[in-house]
Order: sequence, then C-alpha cells, then structure tokens
Amino acid sequence: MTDRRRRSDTPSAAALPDREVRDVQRRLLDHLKHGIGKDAGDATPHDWYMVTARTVRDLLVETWIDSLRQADHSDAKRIYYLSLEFLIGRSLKANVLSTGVLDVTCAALAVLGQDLDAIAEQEPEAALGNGGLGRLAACFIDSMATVGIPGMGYGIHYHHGMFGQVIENGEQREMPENWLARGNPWEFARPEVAYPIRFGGHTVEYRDQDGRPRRHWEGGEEVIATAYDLPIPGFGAWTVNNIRLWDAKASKGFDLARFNRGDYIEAVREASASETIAQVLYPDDSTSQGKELRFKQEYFFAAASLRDILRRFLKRHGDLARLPEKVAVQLNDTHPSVAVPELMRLLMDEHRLPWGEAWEICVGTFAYTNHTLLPEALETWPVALFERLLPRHLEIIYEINARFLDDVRHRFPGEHDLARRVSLIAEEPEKRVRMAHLAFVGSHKVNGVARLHTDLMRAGIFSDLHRLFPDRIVNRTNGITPRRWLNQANPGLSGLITARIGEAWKTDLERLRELMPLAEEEGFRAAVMAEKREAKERLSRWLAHRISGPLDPSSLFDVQVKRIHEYKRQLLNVLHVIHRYNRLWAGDDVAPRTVLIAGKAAPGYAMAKAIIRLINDVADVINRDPATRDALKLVFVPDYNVSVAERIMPAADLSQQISTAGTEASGTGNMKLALNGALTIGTRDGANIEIAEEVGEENLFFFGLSAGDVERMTREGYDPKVFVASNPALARVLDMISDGYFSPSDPGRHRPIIESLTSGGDRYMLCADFAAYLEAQDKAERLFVDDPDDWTRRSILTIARMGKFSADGVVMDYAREIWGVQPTHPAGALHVA
Ligand code: B1H
Repeated sequence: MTDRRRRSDTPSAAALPDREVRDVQRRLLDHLKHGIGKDAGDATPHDWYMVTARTVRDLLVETWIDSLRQADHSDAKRIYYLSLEFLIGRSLKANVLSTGVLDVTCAALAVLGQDLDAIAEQEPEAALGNGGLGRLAACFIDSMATVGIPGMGYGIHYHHGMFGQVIENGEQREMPENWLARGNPWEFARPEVAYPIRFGGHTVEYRDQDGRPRRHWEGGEEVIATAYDLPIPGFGAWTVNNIRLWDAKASKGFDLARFNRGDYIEAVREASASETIAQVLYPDDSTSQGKELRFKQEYFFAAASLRDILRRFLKRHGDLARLPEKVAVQLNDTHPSVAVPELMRLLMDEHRLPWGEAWEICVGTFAYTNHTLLPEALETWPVALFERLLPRHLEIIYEINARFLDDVRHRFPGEHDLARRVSLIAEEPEKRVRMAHLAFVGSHKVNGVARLHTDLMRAGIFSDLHRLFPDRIVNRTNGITPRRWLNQANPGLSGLITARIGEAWKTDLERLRELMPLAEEEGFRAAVMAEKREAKERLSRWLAHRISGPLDPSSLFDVQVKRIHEYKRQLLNVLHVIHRYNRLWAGDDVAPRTVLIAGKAAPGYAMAKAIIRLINDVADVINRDPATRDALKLVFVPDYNVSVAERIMPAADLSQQISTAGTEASGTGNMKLALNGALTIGTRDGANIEIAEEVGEENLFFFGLSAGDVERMTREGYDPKVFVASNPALARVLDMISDGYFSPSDPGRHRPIIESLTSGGDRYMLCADFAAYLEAQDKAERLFVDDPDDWTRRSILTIARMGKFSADGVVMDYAREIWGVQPTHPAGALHVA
C-alpha cells in the first residue's frame, strides 16, 4: 500500500525494484488473458488500453472500498454534487498520476514493448458535459477527493456524450459520439441499485390513520434508474470518491399481453422508448431549449439521486430532521432544481412529515450555484408540462409559492409588484415555473462563480430575492484542479517547478509563490522559455496531421479556446486577425503570430455556426497568401474537448478572454491558460478581474468597456454605427467580410454576421471595444517581441500567483461556509505525512 502511494512524476525506471515492475507486468498480462482472452502477440492497442486501465483500476479499488466504508461508518456529513454534466475527459493518465504508479506502469509496459502515452490515446473521452459548467463539476470531484471531503457526484450515464466536431468545407458537422461502444473499463455497473421513477399519472387525496388529509401521486409510467459508479481518486489516492451516473431501464422489458398477441415489435418499442432518457447529452451551452426529454432527464436524475441519498441517510440515522446536519446537496445550476419539490414530496407524502418541518429540512439541505445571467439560459418550464408529467410537483411548487408570496406581501404590504416579480411562476406569455426562483427559495445558500458575477446577481436578476434574503447570496469564485491542468497536461513545466520548489504545490497551489524570486533568475527564465517552446513544438507536431501546413513555434501563439458563442466574441478576435492581415499588406512591421481558435457550436445555434465558417474562410485566404503567411496564421482546431485542451494550454503565449464585460459568469479556461504561463488579454469580466488582482494588473492586458460601462451605454442607447463611422480600420474589415473577400465563390455568405453588428444592434458591443482591443493587442505584441525575457518573467509571476484558483481551496471554502464540514486532510497535509 505504502509503496503504491509513492508518487512519481517522470518515468525513472532505473530506481525501480524489479519486483514491482514484474508485478505490474504480471497483472497486465493476467488482465489480457482472463479479461480479453488474448496473449501479448494478438493484443491490439485498444486491448492494451483496456488492460492498463483495469490494472490501474485494481489499485484504486482497495482505497475506494476503504473510502466508501469509512464514509459509511463515520458520522461525517456527506456532500452530494448534483450535476447534469461531468466533463471528465480521459482517466488513464489522471489515475496513474493520482495513484503514483507512473514510473512502474511505464516500465512494465516498456518491457512488453508498449508506450503509456500511445496507449492513453486509445481512451475515448468521457465527454458528459458541454463546457465550463461540466468541467467544473469534474474538477470539484477531483478536489474533494484530494482534500478528503466525502463527496459524491450524481449525474446521468449518457450513452452519447458531447458530439464530435468535424470541419467540412469550413463548416461544423456533428458526429455522434459513442464513448461506451467498446465498454468503459473504469465503471462498475450496479444493477442492484435501482429505483422506479414515475412520470405522468395523477394525484389523489386520502385521509391517513389520524384522519389528516394527505396527497399521493400514482399512475403514469415508471422508468427504472440504475447506477453506474466511477471511482475518482484524489491525488495520492488517500481518498477515492465516487461519481454515480444513472442509466434508464424500462420498468417492464415486454408488455406480455401484447407479446402474446404477437405484437413483438410494439412490445419492445415501448420498452426502448423509456430508455431514451439517458441516451444523449443536450449539446447546448448557455441556452435552455425547453425540450420535454430534457425535462425528463432533469427529474429522472434528481429523483434517483434523492432516493439514493435518503436510503443511505436512513440506514444510519432514523430522524429525518437531522438531514441538513448530515447531508448537503449542491445543485449545479437549476438543472437539478426539481429536487426541491421532489424532496418535499418524499418527506411529506412518503415519510409523513408536516409541511413546515419538511420545508426546513429542504432549505437546510440544498444550496444552489448559479452559472449564468444570460436570459436565454435561465430555465423556465411550462406549467402544462409539469401538469402532465409531474402533477404532484406542480401542486407542491404552487404551495411553496403561495406560502412564500404570503410572506412577501406581509413583509412588504405596499409593494404590489414585488410578489409578481419574485413569484416562482411567470404568468406571461404562458404560465411557466421559474427554476432559478425555485432553486433560490429552496436553498440556504445561493452562490455566484466569480465576484463580479455575484455582484451582478445581487444587483440584477436576483435583486428582489436578495432583498428578501440578504444573507443567502454568497460568492465562490471558480477554480481548476492543478493535477490535470498543470501536472498532467504540462509534465515539462511541472518537472521544472518540482525540481526547484518540490512537489507540495500539487496539493497546495499557493506554494507556487515560491517561484516568485525565480522569476528574477536568468537561468530559470531560460528554462521556462525552453519549456514553452517545447510545448509549442509538441502542439505543432500533433496539429500537423489535422491542419495543412506547419506552425512557426517562434511566433506568438495567441489562443482562444471555449464554446463558440456571440457573447464570448470569437468574432472580435477574427476582426483583429483581418486587421493585422491588412496591416501586413500595408507593409507595417507586425510580429509573426499564430492565432488558434477552437470550440464547438450548439447544433441549433446558427450564428455560432456562421462564425465557425467565417473563421475557416478567413483562415483559408490568409494562410494561403504568400505575402502574409509567414507572419500570420489562423488555425481553427477541430473537435475541442478536454484532451485537446490539455495539449493546447501548455503551448499558449497569449490567452484571449474577451467576452463583453458582464456576460461571462467566471470562465475557467482563463485559469488553465494562466496556470500554464500564458499572459491574458481580456476584458474586466468574470474571473479575469480576480486573476488580475492576483497576478498584478501590470502582467496582463485589460481593455475595453467595464460591466458598468456596458450597462450605462445600453441604458443611454448604443449605436454601433457611430463606432464604425469613426474607425476606418474597423469599417474596412467589416466591408471586406461583407463584400465576400473571404468567400469569393459565395460573396454574400458572411453578410448576415456583419449585419448583426451594423443594423442588428451589435448586442455584444464589438464595435465599441474594437479600438481598445487593437491597442491591447499591440501592447502585448510589443512586449513579446521587444522583451521576450520580460515576457517570461511576467509569465512566471503569473504562474506563481495562481494559487487562489486551485479547486482545492474553492471546495474547502464551499465545505466550510456552505456545506458546514471540515476537510479531513486539508491542502498540504499529504506532505506532512
Ligand atoms: C455556464 C452554463 C450552461 N453557465 C445551460 N451556464 C446549459 C447553461 O445545457 N444547458 O442548458 C449548460 C451550461 N454554463 C458556464 O459555467 C459559464 O458560462 C462560465 O463562465 C463558467 O466559468 C462555467 C462554470 O461556472
């Protein structure tokens, strides 16, 4: 056990006892023979992946069972993170690093003629999420395990995760994703954990033994929720936590009567229809589509999770009044917020608690994280849909609302409009349930994900609710796990850091501050610069198969990677690229630059897809132009996902975080890039503001309108045309796109994009920020070219000051202030042991 926990960063087979290597080798061959039925001569690369994963999983299992048993037997409060998304990515490398068996695994594989890096490429992505929200959930589970919080994630066992993106003729095409096609070696099926989940039916009133009126939900159809468990080891594998994903099974395999009548197909069809619930992740980031299947997914997983949580609680504790003392349930956005009326239903209808007691338990147990203020992303569900699928929940929501609004009217008698504004039900244009209001009143804490975002919650969409519950909204700025995003993604830089300050930073990121004096050391700067260069070359080699033409690793790597959305302003980035292209043509002296953009567009989001097409069309023209191609390259990297992110983050010089101020709740890619030494060019938005506070505003390039400016300009009337008219460079760029310079075979192709700016009102104020953006870009470039040494010094200072954004510290803050628990081994403790 202790041997296994000896961590290692870099393969150093020389120091390994033969016995250990032989042991791992024997385990690999055992799995190959007994699990796959082959010997080494016949094994495919995928076979090697499966057996390596199984071998590593074996190492996790002991600690996992220990952790589960310990949590079961201890009286400690349990934390449940309910999320419709867990964007896990690949697990092999992460688990090898967490269990500390990198060197011995590499050595054992080498003896068998295999290479761990190549094997790791065989693993399909667990892409059970869209973007930041889903990745945050995955980072939090990693951190909870690392700091020893007995936490568990609950989600859906999607058969198809995030679609694969291919670019054809410059356009995004979605490819179905099938990560489970060849089996998932990390998961454990738990068919014995199964709960019937009801949809439809009706409610009935009856009198209980004491003659009290009670309500009961019956009828409709039932779908069985059954569990799959994914062990997630913390670093050092002292605690291994669990993500439990629910799959849907038909409650009755066949309708026997139909089957006997000979209607075989119809009997099976009904069974498979209920199983569609877990089929596919909704690929929509930041918009709520309002589809019935999505509504069913939300209830299905929230209900199964609560059933499981209550079963576990009741095994140890009889008294449901103690639920908030022993259980915390974090709602990752409003997607699981139907859990609020579901818990009320369970407590009242099944456990016979009176309303007041049940409500107190609910509010004490739940907390809700808000991730967006964009109106199109705020979930509301038609009352009619509730009526049809969850009639009992609608009754409960009405009752919550009635009691809540009574209280509001009582406290603020003169304010007649207040009740309408805070109501859980929107009346216009059709009656809908406001899920954010439901989650808000049903939780004891509601958090935003960066300080500005939280401030805007208080001042904007939740201002009335904030007045009613002044202590409820708190801020918890997002964080990332340094294990995946530095240690795993960037072994070169990690090794360099560890060689100078030891490896304590991996579980205590504030320790990176010890790098600050090294920023002044010429030798260290040179080494960091060499690592960056190496990472850029690595990325270029990998990209060579995917795009045409090599990249120039000495050029400035300018990176914008994130979902494609108008508010994130990839379009502003492209406008700048075209402007540089014009300057090159004009003979201006501009430094060589490689602009990398990656991200997926929601399949139904036409403007986002149009922007991808524009990026590719612009790339096509400028990358081919012999007059400019040595100095400017634009690359759209297809199929952005967690693994691609791991390749890009280490190679970036400049990190573009250019959303319109007030629109990006936090951002987490901004943290990943900065932790890998990229300097940020960005707006005063989301977590950018706090990153600047940490790394020093002099070490990044802020530009443009603040959230306050945006708000004021909107109020006073914003006219993009004024900015176009006064900026010939901008006008020229817009004209080129509009006139078909980048789409000569179809000159009108990109006109709608430009019209959205000029006549469409430019909702995200690109025109207003254009000039300031160019200036910031020039400033960044001058530093990069004129004083690369100073650039690197700033880059080191940036890395050194990113400690605040470790998800470890973030989950510890959640633990102390929202969940009311103390981590068992806080950051750094691993190294005292
Ligand atoms: C974020 C979402 C989101 N905010 C709806 N909202 C979805 C909304 O499937 N849906 O319906 C899916 C996702 N995602 C992101 O959360 C924010 O835009 C980022 O700024 C933030 O960093 C991230 C994590 O908090």
